[in-house]
Amino acid sequence: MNKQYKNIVILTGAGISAESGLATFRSADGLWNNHKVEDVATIEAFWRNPDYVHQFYNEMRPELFAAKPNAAHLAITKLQKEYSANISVVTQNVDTLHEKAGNTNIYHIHGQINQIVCLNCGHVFETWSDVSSEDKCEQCGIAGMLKPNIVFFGENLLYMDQVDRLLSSCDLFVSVGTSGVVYPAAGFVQVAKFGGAETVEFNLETTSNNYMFDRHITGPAGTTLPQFVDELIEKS
Ligand code: BV8
Repeated sequence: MNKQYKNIVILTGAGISAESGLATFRSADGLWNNHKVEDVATIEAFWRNPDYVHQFYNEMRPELFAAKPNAAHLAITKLQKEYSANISVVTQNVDTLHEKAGNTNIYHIHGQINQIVCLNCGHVFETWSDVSSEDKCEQCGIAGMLKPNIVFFGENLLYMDQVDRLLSSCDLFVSVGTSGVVYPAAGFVQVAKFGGAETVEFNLETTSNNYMFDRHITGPAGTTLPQFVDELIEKS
């Protein structure tokens, strides 16, 4: 870790938002525990019962609206401001804590809770309010075609062209707070490694793809990531 990196990719998962009080997906109290994934986060579930899926995200929206970024999100802002390199944030999270912390170059590959997409005309708009199958699209006026702009299982990820380019050209790949279970995001470390990057994983535990990482920094990201960032800045 004692070289000057030029292109850094930071992949984040639900674990980076845990210390902001937001539930993760696969821990004991995780989100999926109260709902079967196939009942909520799949495109089939959405078409089967759109208002059940809308209700799940309507319930989630106010909590994510009120959530505050924690020291891990703020450490990324500090790195982007004080370390001269291209630093991109590729997040699986649908919350907006990276934005609230002042991070830039953010790619929400699984979408965002405060965005709605019209499946009729493709228009995407922002809202923190409830959405239902009766609502009309503000662009084409059609009702019943609005969906949270969130990537469900079986749907393609967003920004993948840009992310592929970032992964193959980065020299440092940092993964923070993800269990490494959901693909293709769980395979990003492999792409980065094959492109010659050093790979570092921040987590409370060892994860399913931990063998791909050169370094594991165990502990809460709100503590470990700021320390890592200070170390990088000091040595730059
Ligand atoms: C796709 C939206 C092409 C909803 C989500 C290849 C192999 C196997 C399976 C597949 C494959 N390719 C595709 C698949 C199928 C599927 C998949 O991966 N299934 C898995 C379950 C096996 N993937 C897809 O369908 C993807 N699409 O590939 O498109 C395609 C097209 C057509 C047909 C087929 C394929 C779409 C994936 C996106 C799904 N949408 N979310 C929502 O967010 O509400 S996924 C969901 O999981 C969230 O986005 C979440 O971000 C993501 C990953 O979870 P994590 O963020 O890692 O959260 P988790 O709770 O699991 O872990 C938290 C971690 O943090 C833990 O390790 C914990 O220890 C740690 N932690 C906790 N506290 C802290 C901490 N760490 C540090 N500090 C702390 N304080």
